[in-house]
Amino acid sequence: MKALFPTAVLALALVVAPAIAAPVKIGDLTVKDAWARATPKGAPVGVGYLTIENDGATADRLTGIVVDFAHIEVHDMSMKNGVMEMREITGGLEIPAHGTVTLKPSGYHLMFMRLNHPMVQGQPFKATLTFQHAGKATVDFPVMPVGSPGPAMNGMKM
Ligand SMILES: [Cu+2]
Repeated sequence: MKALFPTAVLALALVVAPAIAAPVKIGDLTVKDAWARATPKGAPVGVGYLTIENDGATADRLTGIVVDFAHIEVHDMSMKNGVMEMREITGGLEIPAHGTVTLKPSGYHLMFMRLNHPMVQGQPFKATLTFQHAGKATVDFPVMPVGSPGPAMNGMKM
């Protein structure tokens, strides 16, 4: 029976690990569930995700997101002829009126390019988001383990 104990502890640790970032309100928008995935040493790119809700009657656009250790692009991911492809969203990511846009593995994501240093599990960082109408918001990103489920990097051009 004693052998069960370490398994129980491990399971608990896995449940507790994903810290959730507090929602950030800016105008009619709420930014929540932000997180990024830890990167292996030497990896040139990383990914992050978040959800944006728009309670307003007008659409807005996420036009930029900035951190001091990487260049960030918003990417979309889709299957094309059986191959995962990603492309940059240019002109800003639209947040529809009374709508929600969720960035998540296998879909829209934040691509952290040209990383100056790895993203490390348990070391959260702040990013500044710019919206066309709502303005700027600072959002905390917890960093999840390297193995967190996410988009396949196959076929990616860097
Ligand atoms: Cu990407």
